[in-house]
Amino acid sequence: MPLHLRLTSDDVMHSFAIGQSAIPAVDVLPGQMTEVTLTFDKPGTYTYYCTRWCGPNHWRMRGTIEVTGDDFASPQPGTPPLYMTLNLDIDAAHPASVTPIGFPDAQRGVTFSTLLPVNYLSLDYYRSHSPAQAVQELRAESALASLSNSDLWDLVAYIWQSNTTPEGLAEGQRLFAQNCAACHGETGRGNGVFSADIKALAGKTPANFSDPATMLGAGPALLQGKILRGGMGTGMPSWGPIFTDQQTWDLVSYLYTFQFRMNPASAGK
Ligand code: HEC
Ligand SMILES: [Cu+2]
Repeated sequence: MPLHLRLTSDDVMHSFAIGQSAIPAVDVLPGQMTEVTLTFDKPGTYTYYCTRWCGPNHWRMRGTIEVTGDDFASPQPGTPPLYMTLNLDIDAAHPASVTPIGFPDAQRGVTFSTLLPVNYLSLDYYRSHSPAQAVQELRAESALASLSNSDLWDLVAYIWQSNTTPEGLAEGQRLFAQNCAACHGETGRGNGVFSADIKALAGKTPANFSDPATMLGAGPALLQGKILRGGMGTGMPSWGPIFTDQQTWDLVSYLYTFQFRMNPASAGK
């Protein structure tokens, strides 16, 4: 049964998008009526949200649509997010125990990749380790004893690059520009156009993804957990109902480009 909606705005331009769906976002203009017809092929609770940066409370513009009915098979229970399975406390501080001197480069890491024991390249390894943990484990490998610390960091960047794809990095970049840059800044420094408003509203500055001292202490599962759940009163929105699982991993991969030089064309290799 299609759902027909008529939307308008009484102030500025907004938009109307549905999380975890392929339905395209539509702009909602002041003083004009926008009509959309929605059909859902699965039951569930869908979150609608605004994708136009209309003001500091923009991300609060959300609501839910409940889809039920006899036409649908009963919903499958979802798997819990990885940070829960790993028992990570995502609210704990995560300082990096070691940081590189320069900016690690995945392409340089390729040079040493033949020495790398293969278990380090698995998706499980990547998702459950911070870069700082990984570099310390690499340091303990006898096969890598001849490498300098800077070589090892390049290898870590290579592991991180191997666990994404060109499409994943492009999607992460697109989602970041649309949903995150207004707070975290285009360059990930936590200095987006709304960062001062968020500080005033919630008392916290958006995280600086270009700071190795914190970012390299955070593994993909932890970052994904923060994205899914949000920052509980810090002003960091919850994105769990908005993005698909793959989209949250793509965002995580993209966040590491503020720490590592990765070549999108070589990603996944
Ligand atoms: C409304 C502003 C705002 C938006 C939009 C926003 N964030 Fe945040 N984000 C924050 C704030 C504030 C913090 C810091 C919370 C804290 O200090 O605990 C944060 C923290 C984070 C963290 C935790 C970093 C760490 O080191 O623990 C991650 C990851 C993150 N944001 C990712 C994202 C992504 C990805 C998006 C877009 C999909 C996004 N954020 C959109 C405000 C925002
Ligand atoms: Cu908005």
